[in-house]
Amino acid sequence: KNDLKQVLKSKVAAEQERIKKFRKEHGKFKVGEITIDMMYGGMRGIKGLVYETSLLDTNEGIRFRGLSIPECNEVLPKAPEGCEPLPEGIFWLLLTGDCPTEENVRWLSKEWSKRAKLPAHVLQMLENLPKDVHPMAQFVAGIAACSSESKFAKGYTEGMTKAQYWEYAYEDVMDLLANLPLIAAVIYNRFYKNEETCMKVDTSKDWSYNFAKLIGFDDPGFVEMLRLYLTLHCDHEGGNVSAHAVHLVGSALSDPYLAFSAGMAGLAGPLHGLANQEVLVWLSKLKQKLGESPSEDQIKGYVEETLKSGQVVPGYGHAVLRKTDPRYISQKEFAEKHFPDYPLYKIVSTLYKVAPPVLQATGKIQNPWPNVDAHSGVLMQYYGLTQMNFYTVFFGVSRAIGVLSALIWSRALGLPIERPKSMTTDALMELVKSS
Ligand code: NMX
Ligand code: MLT
Repeated sequence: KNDLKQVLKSKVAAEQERIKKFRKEHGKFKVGEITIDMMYGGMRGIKGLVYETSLLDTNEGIRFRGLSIPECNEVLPKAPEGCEPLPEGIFWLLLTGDCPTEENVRWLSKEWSKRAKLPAHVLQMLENLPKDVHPMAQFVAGIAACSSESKFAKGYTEGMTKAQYWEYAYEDVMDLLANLPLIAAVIYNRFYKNEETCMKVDTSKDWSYNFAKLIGFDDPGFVEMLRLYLTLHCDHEGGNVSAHAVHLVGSALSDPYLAFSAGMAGLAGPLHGLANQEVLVWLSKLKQKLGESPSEDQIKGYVEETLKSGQVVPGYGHAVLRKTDPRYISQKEFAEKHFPDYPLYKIVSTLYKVAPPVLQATGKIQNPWPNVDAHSGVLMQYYGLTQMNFYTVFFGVSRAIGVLSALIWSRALGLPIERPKSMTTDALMELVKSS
């Protein structure tokens, strides 16, 4: 009952049948309308994708298989010595729809540690990259290079049937999740410490513990923070840039390594995952200018200056959310519990008070509230992980959990190649004229 693939097997046939029946009965049901503004406006509000693992509510935030973040924090298994949820648990939940038992997550920790073996050529390639290549670009390259190991690609070449796609995808996803901390650690140790990575993982420990250890952190506080971090960033329904990119590229039957590296290239953008780096760069400049303990008015002035100079305030705003991101709240609660007097946390908390009214006053920003990236760097800084251009790599390791669970389901449900229709402005004008 711990073998995840067997658990999944029992679910796939039932789900295929449920969707087949649903489509037969309601396939012609109209879900919404598309306006010209939506087409020019980043497809905001167009319901055009099926993505099973999580769903975002504008006001309430994300639900993972129906569970809110506080509910997940409550019910997901913890490490024997910890009280934060284990990311293994959220993977089990997203993939199967069931809340895992302690035994399930221990099985998963062991399974990932057994599969952790980075191919020699990937290590060599990462070692040969110039040091000024951004960690996210290195991450993308490292993941794509692992494609040489793809069981999915090999299976396709050898003629696997469509019904077998998801099983081969599952194998690649499990190998990739096992190896992501290794890829990240090789980049970190080389980039910041000029050190080779000791690739040994402890098969009796969890994924986050091993990841922390690989980059030289064994403070139990850091490990607990990492467990929470890797759980919180895992998934945000299907339309965000990283999830959508993985879904799109995977739909061409590119293997999971290639599909995931495409998603990570998207996560590396400053309006998406790189915002966690941008927040810290911006906070560092704030501290340089105003000192460690600036006043509310000074912080408000800094936000106004940022807007006046035509820059975005990183960590604020969202394409879908219209309230404070519950992932922000969860990190705030962690900070409040462990380091309420940390000066950087205090600055971030003051920002939460003064920035929204300033953003709101512009009249154009749809959501003046903080998102997940407004807080994550503070947690890292407190525990001494100060290298801010590595922060998006942590986000990426976590995001793998959700987007790769969804990728397995896309293959299990036999979803076709994604190919929406595009139009030129002339063709659109013609359409309006002839209507
Ligand atoms: N600071 C300044 N201007 C902003 C901000 C902000 N934080 N958020 C939105 N705007 C502007 C936006 O640039 C646009 O301006 P213009 O019409 O001149 O082009 C206008 O407000 C309307 O944008 P919205 O419809 O509110 O936002 P949209 O859905 O287009 O974009 C984000 C969403 C998240 C890209 C945007 O809010 C942003 O750039 N935020 C800062 C970067 C950030 O924190 N990104 C991380 C998102 C979470 N993640 O991890 O992916
Ligand atoms: C995410 O976690 O992917 C971001 O909040 C962006 C989004 O949902 O659009």
